[in-house]
Amino acid sequence: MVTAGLSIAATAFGATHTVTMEGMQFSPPSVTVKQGDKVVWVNKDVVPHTATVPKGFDSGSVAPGQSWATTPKRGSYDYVCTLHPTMKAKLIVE
Ligand SMILES: [Cu+2]
Repeated sequence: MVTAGLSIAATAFGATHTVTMEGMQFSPPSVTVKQGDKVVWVNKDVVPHTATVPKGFDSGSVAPGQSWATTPKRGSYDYVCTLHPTMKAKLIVE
C-alpha cells in the first residue's frame, strides 16, 4: 500500500473500538479498525466468553461483567469464542 508511511504515524493516535459479547453473540459481528487501534471486548452475558484466533490473539476466559483489550497487528482475523463454537465474528486490521 502506498499509504504505509502514513499509517505508522497514525498508530500514535489509535482509536478504541468496542465489541460486546451479549446474547451469545459478538456485536457487531464484523469490525474494521486501523493498525494501532485498540479493540475492547466487553462481556455483558451471564456466562464467560473468549475472543480467540488460533494463530492470533486469545483473550482467555472473560468473566461476566469483565472486559479484555488488545491492539492487534495488521491482518484479517476470524475469531471465535472457544467456549461457545457458534459464536463467530471477524476483525480486520488495516
Ligand atoms: Cu462464549
